Amino acid sequence: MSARPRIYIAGHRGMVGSALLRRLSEMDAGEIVTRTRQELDLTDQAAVKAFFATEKIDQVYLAAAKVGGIHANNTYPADFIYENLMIETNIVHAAHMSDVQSLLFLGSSCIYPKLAEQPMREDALLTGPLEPTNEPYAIAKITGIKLCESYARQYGRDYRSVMPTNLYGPGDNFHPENSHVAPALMRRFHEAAEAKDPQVTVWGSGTPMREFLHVDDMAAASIHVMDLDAKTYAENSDPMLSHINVGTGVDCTIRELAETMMAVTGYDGELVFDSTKPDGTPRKLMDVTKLEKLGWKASIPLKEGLDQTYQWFLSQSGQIKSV
Ligand code: GFB
Repeated sequence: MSARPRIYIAGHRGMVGSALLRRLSEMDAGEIVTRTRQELDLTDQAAVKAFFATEKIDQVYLAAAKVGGIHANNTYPADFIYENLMIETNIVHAAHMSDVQSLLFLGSSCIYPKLAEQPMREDALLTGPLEPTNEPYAIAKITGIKLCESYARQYGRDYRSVMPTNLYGPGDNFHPENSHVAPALMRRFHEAAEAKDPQVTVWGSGTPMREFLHVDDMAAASIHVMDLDAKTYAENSDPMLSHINVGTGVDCTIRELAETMMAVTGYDGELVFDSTKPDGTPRKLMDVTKLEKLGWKASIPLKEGLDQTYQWFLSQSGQIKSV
């Protein structure tokens, strides 16, 4: 690797990619390379191959993905499986062909079986049926892990993967239907507080449990794992079970999240639960023992992270992503 590595962030305009860009720039970690979707279509195999052939990249953060909440996953399964598979296979293969030795793939906690033992250890992977609402997305993310492992096993590439729990933070998607639960509720409570609505509807029963990690913590964890020296990493990694969970180790019910969001936004009306909407998987708490053993722990508490995100949301007034 050259003295100043050329670091490509795939997906630098997304929530995770932009957090990685902020942090790597602050650290002055190297020459950061980015491309917008207009400049490089990551589902186009030839274009991705040409990009890697000319750019002399040393490290790749693979944070590009089609993502969304429970409704989007359930409504657009073809888009979720197709786009994610294309992005991953194109980037991993082209990186290998252009002799890129280091790559970090970002997956998701939905790779684990719907009824996995809690907290979910890395070895729960492929031990049972997946949650149906996001199975196509999960299959694509499992493929990403297996791509990294396969290029490591066959070609000696140092391709690693991290599996974040549910993320939130600046740069999130606040679409009323397609977003994840944290940004969806932040926007709904904010608008209800402004309009002085007496009630706010929360989907499902409110009993499912989720773990929430601030995206700045995720960026820090990703860089930590990417930068682990090869010996430490190899000593703690099984070649056929190499992914590493990233989470806080703490979860809460959707009802508790909604109540926290009321405090964050200053909404003091009534909560109503809409049982016609899906609950999804009952619980999704990461076992973060492996990552802690490797020297990293989350540091942003949920309330503090949501307060900070709400300030960001307010600062965007009308410009928030809503696609
Ligand atoms: O973030 P979310 O959509 O995704 O959260 P998952 C869904 C949970 O929050 C369900 C409840 O229990 C919903 O019933 N919920 C309540 C809401 N109100 C709302 C709302 O207004 N919007 C949304 N979206 N949910 C996703 C996967 O699963 O997690 C993805 O579909 C990905 O593949 C992501 O893995 C991290 O946690 O259920």
